[in-house]
Amino acid sequence: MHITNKTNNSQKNRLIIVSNRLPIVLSKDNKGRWQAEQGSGGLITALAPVLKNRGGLWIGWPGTSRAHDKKALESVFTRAAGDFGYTFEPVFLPESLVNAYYFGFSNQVLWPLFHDLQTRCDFSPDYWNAYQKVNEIFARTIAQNIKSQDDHIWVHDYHLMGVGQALRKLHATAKIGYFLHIPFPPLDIFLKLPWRFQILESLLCYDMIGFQTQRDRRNFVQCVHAMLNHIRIKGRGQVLSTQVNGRMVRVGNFPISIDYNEFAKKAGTRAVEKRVDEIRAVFPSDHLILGVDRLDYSKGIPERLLAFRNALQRYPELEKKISMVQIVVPSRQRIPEYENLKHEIEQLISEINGTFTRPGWVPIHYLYQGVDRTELTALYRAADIALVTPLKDGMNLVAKEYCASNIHLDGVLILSEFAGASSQLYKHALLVNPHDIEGIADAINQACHMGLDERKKRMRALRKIVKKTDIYWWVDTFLKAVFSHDLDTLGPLEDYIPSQEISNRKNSEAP
Ligand code: ADQ
Repeated sequence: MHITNKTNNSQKNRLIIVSNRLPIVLSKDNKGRWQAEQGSGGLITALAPVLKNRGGLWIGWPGTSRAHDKKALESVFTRAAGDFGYTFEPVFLPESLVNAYYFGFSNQVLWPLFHDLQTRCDFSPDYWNAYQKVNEIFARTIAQNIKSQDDHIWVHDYHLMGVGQALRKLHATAKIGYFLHIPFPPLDIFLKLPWRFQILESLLCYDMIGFQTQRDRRNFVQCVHAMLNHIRIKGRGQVLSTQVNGRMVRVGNFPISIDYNEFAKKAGTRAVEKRVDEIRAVFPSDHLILGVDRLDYSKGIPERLLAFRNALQRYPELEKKISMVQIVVPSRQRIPEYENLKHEIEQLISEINGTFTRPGWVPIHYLYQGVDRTELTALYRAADIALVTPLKDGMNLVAKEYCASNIHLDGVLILSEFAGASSQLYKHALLVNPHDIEGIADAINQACHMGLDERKKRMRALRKIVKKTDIYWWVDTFLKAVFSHDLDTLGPLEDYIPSQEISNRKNSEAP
């Protein structure tokens, strides 16, 4: 039994999860009627039993703005509640607000800024106004659904930083936890935000502000101390605290994870085994390298392709011995920068293949599509090397999924030191600076030449960490940290979050 289930049997407070999107995939059947399926991410898998257990509720935007869909969808959500065992409360938003709040403020201000890419920001005041309005609409929906002040509310991610403050204005006294899935930027970058004070003050209205890593938490604490000098955040260990207007506010770091057992189990199934054989037959080269990303400039895809080209140039003996599969899942297509990035990636791949292809060998295979779980797990298992090189990433689940799927322990993880995952995996992955093209190329070459014993030793250690701190551990730890009075009950996270997150070690140093 997972810890999550154990804890929740003794704590029956109703749980309200709030996120930008509902965890439901809506589609229409051939008669044009809406139908709902539960989403498949690790977060949903981990939260569903907790929500069921506590008679919980999930609040979010359903993904459609069309007024005439509203009525039809209401009955779909009622049916889904019966099927899934917890309730859904859709927040309907007009399309103009979705554009300015989601594509505008969330993804053209907060997303680039918090990934240290301030030159990509569009600080349009209209976006900020829409963001505030939507956060207020969410808060009103939550307030209407709070049944008792013992309800526990957990708000997710950068789209909803202002919900806590809007709820306090509505006099909500229930405990509210907040988790930021993306990084929190350093002071110098955060200061560029025209609404920096409002965002910081909004965050301090939550009872707990959760970050992925110590680095994010440290950045936040530095911003608070520099900008709001009447507030001092103190403490040691995983959870710090401060007093804001007579309320205790906790600040912690909780590295999100995956359903490790599900990936490991899936990797051993016959269906995956069969696909692994087929994939290996298509790529007879000695080393198969895999990249799997959402289309996003933070993922460092062009830089990774340049590094692969550099490896082919500087290590000519890799010719015909190495193949790369790069899968990119379409994302945020309405934002022009994403369309430009797609063209940049496709042009680079075409140039590299044009230069290096030889009869019987194409260096890069590119898929611009989502792949299903069996295919994804088979690719993880078949790949000798995973290249996970985001310029900055809150955590990066691909790195953890690769380790969990690597049941034969023979894969090598090359990991960006700016992915949150490096805070846990830095000792056993080959750590790279994603801007250092030659450094990544060297790591590719090193991985190709790494002996089986070393690969196994590293992968065994990586899997142990991912297994121990899986998504169930994450949900349980976060909920305890927000809602329990006794923080001593938290596990020894220090083992897994070294304070020295950026390692100066050379990759050649054995773990
Ligand atoms: P993302 O930026 O979406 O998440 P990531 O953590 O890597 O990034 O998760 C991506 C997910 O999409 C993975 O589960 C992966 O398997 C899946 N995926 C990617 N490409 C796919 C494809 N082509 N086909 C099918 N599935 C694909 C944000 C933050 C991260 C943070 C997570 C969770 O940006 O830093 O780790 O939230 O908090």
